Amino acid sequence: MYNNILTAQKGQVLTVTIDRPKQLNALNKETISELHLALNAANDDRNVGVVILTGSGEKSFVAGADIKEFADFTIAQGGELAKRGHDTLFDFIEKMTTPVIAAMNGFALGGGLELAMASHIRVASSNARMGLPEVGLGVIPGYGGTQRLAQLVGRGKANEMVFTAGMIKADEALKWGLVNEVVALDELIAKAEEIAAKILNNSSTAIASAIRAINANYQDGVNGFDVEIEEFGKCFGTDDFKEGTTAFLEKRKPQFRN
Ligand code: CO8
Repeated sequence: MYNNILTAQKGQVLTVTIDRPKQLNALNKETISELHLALNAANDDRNVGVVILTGSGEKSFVAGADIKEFADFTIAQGGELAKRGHDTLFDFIEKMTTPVIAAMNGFALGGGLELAMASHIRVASSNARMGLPEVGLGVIPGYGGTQRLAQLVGRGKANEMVFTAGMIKADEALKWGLVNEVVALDELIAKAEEIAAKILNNSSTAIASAIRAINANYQDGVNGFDVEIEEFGKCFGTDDFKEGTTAFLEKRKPQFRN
Protein backbone atom coordinates (compact mmCIF):
# COMPACT_ATOMS: atom_id res chain seq x y z
CA MET A 1 0.00 0.00 0.00
CA TYR A 2 2.88 2.38 0.80
CA ASN A 3 6.29 2.59 -0.88
CA ASN A 4 8.23 4.40 1.83
CA ILE A 5 6.65 3.53 5.17
CA LEU A 6 5.61 0.39 7.03
CA THR A 7 2.73 0.17 9.47
CA ALA A 8 2.12 -2.44 12.15
CA GLN A 9 -0.60 -2.51 14.77
CA LYS A 10 -0.24 -4.21 18.17
CA GLY A 11 -3.35 -3.74 20.31
CA GLN A 12 -4.14 -0.04 20.19
CA VAL A 13 -0.59 0.99 19.29
CA LEU A 14 0.21 1.70 15.66
CA THR A 15 3.89 1.73 14.77
CA VAL A 16 4.75 3.68 11.64
CA THR A 17 8.26 3.06 10.34
CA ILE A 18 9.90 5.32 7.77
CA ASP A 19 11.49 2.80 5.47
CA ARG A 20 14.17 4.30 3.22
CA PRO A 21 17.22 2.93 5.06
CA LYS A 22 19.58 3.34 2.09
CA GLN A 23 18.86 7.09 2.19
CA LEU A 24 18.96 7.09 6.01
CA ASN A 25 15.15 7.52 5.91
CA ALA A 26 15.38 11.02 4.41
CA LEU A 27 11.96 12.58 3.89
CA ASN A 28 11.12 12.97 0.22
CA LYS A 29 7.76 14.31 -0.91
CA GLU A 30 6.25 10.87 -1.38
CA THR A 31 7.25 9.81 2.14
CA ILE A 32 5.68 12.96 3.57
CA SER A 33 2.44 12.23 1.67
CA GLU A 34 2.39 8.64 2.84
CA LEU A 35 3.03 9.66 6.44
CA HIS A 36 0.14 12.09 6.17
CA LEU A 37 -2.20 9.38 4.87
CA ALA A 38 -1.21 6.89 7.57
CA LEU A 39 -1.34 9.42 10.42
CA ASN A 40 -4.60 10.95 9.26
CA ALA A 41 -6.18 7.48 9.18
CA ALA A 42 -4.73 6.68 12.62
CA ASN A 43 -6.07 9.90 14.10
CA ASP A 44 -9.58 9.00 12.93
CA ASP A 45 -9.35 5.35 13.98
CA ARG A 46 -10.87 4.57 17.38
CA ASN A 47 -8.78 1.41 17.51
CA VAL A 48 -5.55 3.42 17.53
CA GLY A 49 -4.78 5.05 20.88
CA VAL A 50 -1.08 5.86 20.41
CA VAL A 51 1.21 6.10 17.37
CA ILE A 52 4.91 5.27 17.56
CA LEU A 53 6.96 6.85 14.78
CA THR A 54 10.38 5.37 14.05
CA GLY A 55 12.92 4.75 11.28
CA SER A 56 14.14 1.57 9.58
CA GLY A 57 17.54 0.15 10.45
CA GLU A 58 19.94 0.82 13.26
CA LYS A 59 21.60 3.95 11.99
CA SER A 60 19.03 6.61 11.40
CA PHE A 61 15.64 7.83 12.55
CA VAL A 62 15.43 10.41 9.73
CA ALA A 63 18.53 12.17 8.33
CA GLY A 64 16.50 15.16 7.21
CA ALA A 65 14.52 16.34 4.26
CA ASP A 66 15.71 14.71 1.04
CA ILE A 67 18.44 17.11 -0.09
CA LYS A 68 18.59 15.45 -3.54
CA GLU A 69 14.98 16.43 -4.13
CA PHE A 70 15.19 20.15 -3.37
CA ALA A 71 18.77 20.96 -4.39
CA ASP A 72 17.70 22.86 -7.55
CA PHE A 73 14.51 24.46 -6.22
CA THR A 74 13.59 28.12 -6.73
CA ILE A 75 12.49 30.51 -3.97
CA ALA A 76 8.83 29.74 -4.71
CA GLN A 77 9.37 25.98 -4.79
CA GLY A 78 11.33 26.07 -1.51
CA GLY A 79 8.58 28.01 0.23
CA GLU A 80 5.91 25.73 -1.21
CA LEU A 81 7.78 22.60 -0.04
CA ALA A 82 8.07 23.95 3.50
CA LYS A 83 4.39 25.03 3.56
CA ARG A 84 3.13 21.67 2.34
CA GLY A 85 5.32 19.91 4.91
CA HIS A 86 3.99 22.06 7.74
CA ASP A 87 0.38 21.54 6.71
CA THR A 88 0.45 17.83 5.99
CA LEU A 89 2.99 16.52 8.46
CA PHE A 90 4.65 18.71 11.08
CA ASP A 91 1.81 20.94 12.28
CA PHE A 92 -0.50 18.07 11.48
CA ILE A 93 1.22 15.75 13.97
CA GLU A 94 1.34 18.38 16.69
CA LYS A 95 -2.42 18.87 16.35
CA MET A 96 -3.26 15.17 16.25
CA THR A 97 -5.42 14.19 19.19
CA THR A 98 -3.93 10.70 19.21
CA PRO A 99 -0.55 11.00 20.94
CA VAL A 100 2.52 10.41 18.77
CA ILE A 101 5.75 9.10 20.31
CA ALA A 102 8.90 9.52 18.22
CA ALA A 103 11.27 6.59 18.79
CA MET A 104 14.56 8.05 17.56
CA ASN A 105 16.79 5.15 16.56
CA GLY A 106 19.86 7.00 15.27
CA PHE A 107 20.46 10.21 13.31
CA ALA A 108 17.66 12.74 13.76
CA LEU A 109 18.87 15.62 11.64
CA GLY A 110 17.18 18.62 10.07
CA GLY A 111 13.67 17.60 9.06
CA GLY A 112 14.19 14.39 11.07
CA LEU A 113 14.70 16.25 14.32
CA GLU A 114 11.84 18.54 13.33
CA LEU A 115 9.63 15.50 12.87
CA ALA A 116 10.55 14.26 16.35
CA MET A 117 9.97 17.72 17.82
CA ALA A 118 6.50 17.90 16.23
CA SER A 119 5.67 14.60 17.97
CA HIS A 120 4.20 14.76 21.46
CA ILE A 121 6.87 12.66 23.20
CA ARG A 122 10.44 11.72 22.21
CA VAL A 123 12.40 8.61 23.20
CA ALA A 124 15.92 8.18 21.85
CA SER A 125 18.38 5.31 21.60
CA SER A 126 21.78 5.95 23.13
CA ASN A 127 23.41 5.96 19.66
CA ALA A 128 21.10 8.74 18.42
CA ARG A 129 22.65 11.98 17.19
CA MET A 130 20.57 15.11 16.83
CA GLY A 131 21.07 18.39 15.06
CA LEU A 132 19.73 21.03 12.75
CA PRO A 133 22.46 21.19 10.07
CA GLU A 134 20.49 23.41 7.67
CA VAL A 135 22.57 26.60 7.88
CA GLY A 136 25.51 24.51 6.69
CA LEU A 137 23.50 23.90 3.52
CA GLY A 138 22.58 27.57 3.11
CA VAL A 139 18.99 27.15 4.32
CA ILE A 140 17.31 27.33 7.70
CA PRO A 141 15.22 24.72 9.50
CA GLY A 142 12.02 24.87 7.46
CA TYR A 143 9.83 22.28 9.12
CA GLY A 144 9.23 24.04 12.43
CA GLY A 145 12.73 23.79 13.90
CA THR A 146 13.20 27.51 14.47
CA GLN A 147 10.06 27.51 16.61
CA ARG A 148 9.87 24.14 18.34
CA LEU A 149 13.53 23.77 19.36
CA ALA A 150 13.41 26.92 21.48
CA GLN A 151 10.12 25.77 23.00
CA LEU A 152 11.81 22.56 24.14
CA VAL A 153 15.32 23.64 25.13
CA GLY A 154 15.12 27.43 25.50
CA ARG A 155 16.29 30.11 23.11
CA GLY A 156 19.99 30.16 24.03
CA LYS A 157 20.57 26.46 23.40
CA ALA A 158 18.35 26.58 20.32
CA ASN A 159 20.39 29.45 18.88
CA GLU A 160 23.61 27.55 19.53
CA MET A 161 22.31 24.39 17.89
CA VAL A 162 20.96 26.19 14.82
CA PHE A 163 23.94 28.55 14.31
CA THR A 164 26.64 25.91 14.79
CA ALA A 165 24.73 23.25 12.77
CA GLY A 166 26.36 20.78 15.15
CA MET A 167 25.15 17.44 16.40
CA ILE A 168 24.53 16.49 20.00
CA LYS A 169 24.51 13.04 21.53
CA ALA A 170 21.47 11.45 23.10
CA ASP A 171 22.61 11.95 26.68
CA GLU A 172 23.16 15.66 26.05
CA ALA A 173 19.71 15.88 24.42
CA LEU A 174 18.27 14.30 27.55
CA LYS A 175 20.04 16.87 29.73
CA TRP A 176 18.68 19.70 27.58
CA GLY A 177 15.12 18.37 27.70
CA LEU A 178 15.08 17.71 23.96
CA VAL A 179 14.16 14.06 24.54
CA ASN A 180 12.15 12.47 27.34
CA GLU A 181 14.10 9.23 27.71
CA VAL A 182 17.29 7.59 26.44
CA VAL A 183 17.63 3.80 26.33
CA ALA A 184 19.73 1.19 24.52
CA LEU A 185 18.79 0.75 20.86
CA ASP A 186 17.37 -2.74 21.43
CA GLU A 187 15.10 -1.39 24.17
CA LEU A 188 13.85 1.61 22.24
CA ILE A 189 10.54 0.29 20.92
CA ALA A 190 9.82 -1.47 24.23
CA LYS A 191 10.32 1.85 26.05
CA ALA A 192 7.99 3.64 23.62
CA GLU A 193 5.44 0.84 24.06
CA GLU A 194 5.75 1.10 27.85
CA ILE A 195 4.89 4.80 27.68
CA ALA A 196 2.08 4.02 25.22
CA ALA A 197 0.63 1.43 27.62
CA LYS A 198 0.51 4.00 30.41
CA ILE A 199 -1.25 6.47 28.10
CA LEU A 200 -3.76 3.81 27.04
CA ASN A 201 -4.88 3.33 30.66
CA ASN A 202 -6.35 6.83 30.53
CA SER A 203 -9.27 8.53 28.87
CA SER A 204 -8.63 9.20 25.18
CA THR A 205 -11.17 12.03 25.15
CA ALA A 206 -9.44 13.71 28.09
CA ILE A 207 -6.04 13.27 26.40
CA ALA A 208 -7.43 14.87 23.22
CA SER A 209 -8.65 17.82 25.31
CA ALA A 210 -5.26 18.07 27.03
CA ILE A 211 -3.45 18.17 23.67
CA ARG A 212 -5.71 21.00 22.45
CA ALA A 213 -5.17 22.96 25.68
CA ILE A 214 -1.38 22.44 25.75
CA ASN A 215 -1.05 23.38 22.06
CA ALA A 216 -3.07 26.56 22.66
CA ASN A 217 -0.16 28.03 24.61
CA TYR A 218 1.86 28.10 21.40
CA GLN A 219 -0.78 29.62 19.11
CA ASP A 220 -0.70 33.31 18.30
CA GLY A 221 -3.72 35.24 19.50
CA VAL A 222 -5.08 32.32 21.52
CA ASN A 223 -5.31 32.41 25.30
CA GLY A 224 -4.27 28.98 26.53
CA PHE A 225 -6.04 29.40 29.85
CA ASP A 226 -9.32 30.12 28.03
CA VAL A 227 -8.86 26.99 25.94
CA GLU A 228 -8.05 24.99 29.07
CA ILE A 229 -11.24 26.21 30.76
CA GLU A 230 -13.32 25.37 27.69
CA GLU A 231 -11.77 21.91 27.27
CA PHE A 232 -12.11 21.23 31.00
CA GLY A 233 -15.81 22.03 30.82
CA LYS A 234 -16.29 19.82 27.77
CA CYS A 235 -14.86 16.83 29.65
CA PHE A 236 -17.91 16.90 31.96
CA GLY A 237 -20.10 15.88 29.03
CA THR A 238 -18.12 12.74 28.22
CA ASP A 239 -18.76 9.10 29.10
CA ASP A 240 -15.11 8.89 30.18
CA PHE A 241 -15.66 11.53 32.85
CA LYS A 242 -18.64 9.59 34.22
CA GLU A 243 -16.66 6.36 34.17
CA GLY A 244 -13.49 7.89 35.64
CA THR A 245 -15.20 9.58 38.56
CA THR A 246 -17.58 6.65 39.20
CA ALA A 247 -14.67 4.20 39.21
CA PHE A 248 -12.81 6.37 41.72
CA LEU A 249 -15.83 6.51 44.02
CA GLU A 250 -16.38 2.76 43.66
CA LYS A 251 -12.69 2.13 44.39
CA ARG A 252 -12.06 0.27 41.12
CA LYS A 253 -10.03 0.85 37.97
CA PRO A 254 -11.86 2.79 35.26
CA GLN A 255 -12.84 0.97 32.08
CA PHE A 256 -12.63 3.63 29.42
CA ARG A 257 -14.17 2.82 26.05
CA ASN A 258 -11.01 3.97 24.23
N1 CO8 B 1 18.82 13.69 1.95
C1 CO8 B 1 19.08 12.86 0.93
N2 CO8 B 1 19.91 11.82 1.06
C2 CO8 B 1 20.50 11.63 2.24
C3 CO8 B 1 20.28 12.48 3.34
C4 CO8 B 1 19.39 13.55 3.15
N3 CO8 B 1 19.06 14.41 4.14
N4 CO8 B 1 21.03 12.06 4.37
C5 CO8 B 1 21.70 10.96 3.95
N5 CO8 B 1 21.38 10.70 2.66
C6 CO8 B 1 21.88 9.62 1.81
C7 CO8 B 1 23.30 9.90 1.33
O1 CO8 B 1 23.28 10.77 0.23
C8 CO8 B 1 23.74 8.50 0.98
O2 CO8 B 1 23.16 8.14 -0.26
P1 CO8 B 1 24.06 7.53 -1.47
O3 CO8 B 1 24.54 6.24 -0.92
O4 CO8 B 1 23.06 7.39 -2.56
O5 CO8 B 1 25.14 8.51 -1.71
C9 CO8 B 1 23.10 7.64 2.05
O6 CO8 B 1 22.01 8.42 2.55
C10 CO8 B 1 24.00 7.30 3.20
O7 CO8 B 1 24.53 8.50 3.72
P2 CO8 B 1 26.10 8.74 3.96
O8 CO8 B 1 26.92 7.91 3.02
O9 CO8 B 1 26.34 10.21 3.96
O10 CO8 B 1 26.26 8.14 5.43
P3 CO8 B 1 27.35 8.57 6.51
O11 CO8 B 1 27.26 7.55 7.60
O12 CO8 B 1 28.68 8.80 5.88
O13 CO8 B 1 26.85 9.98 7.08
C11 CO8 B 1 25.20 11.55 7.87
C12 CO8 B 1 25.64 10.07 7.78
C13 CO8 B 1 26.17 12.31 8.76
C14 CO8 B 1 23.82 11.56 8.49
C15 CO8 B 1 25.20 12.17 6.45
O14 CO8 B 1 24.46 11.32 5.60
C16 CO8 B 1 24.58 13.55 6.38
O15 CO8 B 1 25.21 14.51 6.78
N6 CO8 B 1 23.34 13.62 5.85
C17 CO8 B 1 22.68 14.90 5.65
C18 CO8 B 1 22.14 15.44 6.94
C19 CO8 B 1 21.48 16.77 6.71
O16 CO8 B 1 22.12 17.74 6.33
N7 CO8 B 1 20.19 16.82 7.00
C20 CO8 B 1 19.42 18.04 6.87
C21 CO8 B 1 18.80 18.09 5.52
S1 CO8 B 1 18.05 19.63 5.19
C22 CO8 B 1 16.59 19.56 5.99
O17 CO8 B 1 16.25 18.59 6.62
C23 CO8 B 1 15.73 20.78 5.84
C24 CO8 B 1 14.42 20.62 6.57
C25 CO8 B 1 13.52 21.77 6.25
C26 CO8 B 1 13.09 21.68 4.80
C27 CO8 B 1 12.01 22.62 4.47
C28 CO8 B 1 11.53 22.45 3.04
C29 CO8 B 1 12.62 22.57 2.00
